[in-house]
Amino acid sequence: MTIRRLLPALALVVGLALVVAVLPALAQDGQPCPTCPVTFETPSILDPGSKGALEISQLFYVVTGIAIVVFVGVEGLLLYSILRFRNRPASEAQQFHGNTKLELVWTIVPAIILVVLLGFTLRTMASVRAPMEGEPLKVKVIGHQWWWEFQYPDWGIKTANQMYVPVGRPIQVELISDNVQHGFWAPQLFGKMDALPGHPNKLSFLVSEPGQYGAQCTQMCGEQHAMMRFSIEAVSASEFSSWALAQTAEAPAPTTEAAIRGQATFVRNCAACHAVKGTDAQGGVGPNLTHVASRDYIAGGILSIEGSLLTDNLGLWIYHAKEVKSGTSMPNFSDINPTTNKPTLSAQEVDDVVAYLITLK
Ligand code: HEC
Ligand SMILES: [Cu+2]
Repeated sequence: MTIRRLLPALALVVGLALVVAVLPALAQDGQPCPTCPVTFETPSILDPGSKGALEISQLFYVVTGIAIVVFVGVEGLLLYSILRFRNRPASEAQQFHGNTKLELVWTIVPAIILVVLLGFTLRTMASVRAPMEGEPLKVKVIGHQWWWEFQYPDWGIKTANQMYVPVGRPIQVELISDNVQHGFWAPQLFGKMDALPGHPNKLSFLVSEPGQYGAQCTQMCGEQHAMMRFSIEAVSASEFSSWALAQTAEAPAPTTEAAIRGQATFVRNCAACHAVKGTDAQGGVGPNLTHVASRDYIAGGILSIEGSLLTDNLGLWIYHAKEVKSGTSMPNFSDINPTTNKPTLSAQEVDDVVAYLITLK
């Protein structure tokens, strides 16, 4: 064999070796970075956290199992024919046309397989949508560009990014969009559902395991579609009640001097778009900030504000929202105002606003 003929095989081996060597290095790339998007444990439909998702994953195994049997059967017959009827010694192939029995078999057998699959699928669809026992918790979910709003009408709560739900109680979601179409999907909890403008969709689920379930908009909805993430925080019934009680409270009046100045700056500059319960800020364009400091992350699940990141990343966002998330309708408050020739907010003013926001637990 000449070297030439070995070249493709050689290229394949070298390519594979590179992939094996380079991929893990890329995956482990670097230190945790404070301004990098928050990472969720990759949510898998094969790790279900609700009864409905469990049934969907079981359907996946049934479909995959049947597909494997078909694959092995067809490939087995093919291999058998290649070996058993190989043309050795070479002779003229026999020519013939049509075989009614064979054609009937390969029409009827796949048809039966498809009907069986349809049966399993219809059963799962009916069971996933069946009414659930118990008083449901109602949540209105609104898709915005590019963040998710969660309203709890029975509690008077409006929040964003993190949807708290109690384990073991049916959750009844009314899903809507205030702009383009978005897709609401927590792979471990329920199937995808579209959020459409002007046409509310309904979805129910019941979480069986407590935990944080990563989720993501799944409908291409504009520039920051990939940065339109959220999580479903499933907690015990009592933890849910204390969360909900804390969220219904009005924001406490600021006490430190910086926070008092910050609140005034906030009401002047941010109230057109943001609301803080108990103040004059009642805008509804951006997330409700009454308890913003109680969240783990902001801006559609991209900036962590946990622990020591709270102050830094709130400041970063207010200064450079459009650089962190280009296309957002939140202004950059470091932009130069052409009439005063100064930044819209001075560094001192941003510090004050942050001092105020961190009191909104
Ligand atoms: C023109 C409307 C507008 C103005 C004015 C505005 N914001 Fe925003 N803000 C938004 C929008 C929209 C978002 C959501 C962005 C996203 O997640 O894609 C947002 C997000 C935020 C968030 C993150 C909240 C969360 O839970 O994700 C904070 C904090 C915030 N704004 C603070 C401020 C402050 C402080 C001011 C005033 C100095 C301000 N905003 C002025 C529109 C505005
Ligand atoms: Cu979206």
